[in-house]
Amino acid sequence: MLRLFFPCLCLIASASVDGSEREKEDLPLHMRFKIFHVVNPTEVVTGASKAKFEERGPYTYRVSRDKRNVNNGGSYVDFELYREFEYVKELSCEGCEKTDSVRILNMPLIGAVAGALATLFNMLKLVASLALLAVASAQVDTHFCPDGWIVSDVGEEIECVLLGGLYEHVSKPDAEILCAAHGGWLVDMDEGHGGQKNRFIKELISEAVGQNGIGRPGNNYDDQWWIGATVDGPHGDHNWGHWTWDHNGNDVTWYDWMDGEPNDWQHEQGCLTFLKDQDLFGYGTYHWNDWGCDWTARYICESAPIPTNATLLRLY
Ligand SMILES: [Ca+2]
Repeated sequence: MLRLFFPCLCLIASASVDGSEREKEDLPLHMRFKIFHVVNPTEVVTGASKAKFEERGPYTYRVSRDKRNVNNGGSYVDFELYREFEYVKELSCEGCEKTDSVRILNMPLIGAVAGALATLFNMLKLVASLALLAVASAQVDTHFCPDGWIVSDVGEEIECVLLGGLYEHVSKPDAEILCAAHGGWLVDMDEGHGGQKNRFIKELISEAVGQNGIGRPGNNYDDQWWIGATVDGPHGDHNWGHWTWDHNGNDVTWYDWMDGEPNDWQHEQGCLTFLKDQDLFGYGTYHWNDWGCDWTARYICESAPIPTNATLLRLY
């Protein structure tokens, strides 16, 4: 009997990846493999018959990710991303073990073996050990943002953020055009790390604005920044209404309203901004305000980073 071990890439070719839980940061990511086991290897190798398959699985592995050596260089972030795979017996097929052996097709090898060795072996068993799936890969990813953009590294999401100028007060349609001209869209918080990103953006604009004029406490409606979300239909401070993120159309599921907002003043406030509530000295904090889409505010764009990655795949 000839026992051959295949690199795990052979198995990945017939694997399905279940990433449905990925958006929720604290939930585990699982990879689920179904493998087509060849039940008539002898006939296949000798060319007597086509392969007949039997589905085995799913074999489920929990994937844990660990970012190490994070280096934020201002216009780039690089880090080593380690992924480890742990077999989850309770989520795998009944009675299945990670040490199970299956026979799988490796077409180039089978062709070579059949041609060269068919006369020497009347039976060839190809064994790929699932234990080989216990691999860890290391990726070194570097994400660049164009000049003038700021790297947002929240959760597992790397994005680029661009603040419009402090003197650029534009309508929301104009803000959308400006962001599109920069290759982006109006900022949103729809990535599953909304609270973290919301805080990050508020820190950015607080830093950019600094102190407003002295002697004007309360909501400063001249100090607002567009957010890429829109409400559909009536709303108010008791019924906030149905808000969606503009870029992907998903529902807004959490809010950071300023006290007394959303008030839909004059029944024409269908868009969303950050609004500053400031003290007597012009310092303060930002929260959300519903605001007229044709009225003016500053703008914040976001875009995907430009990936330049070197991927190392280590097999243990
Ligand atoms: Ca309002």
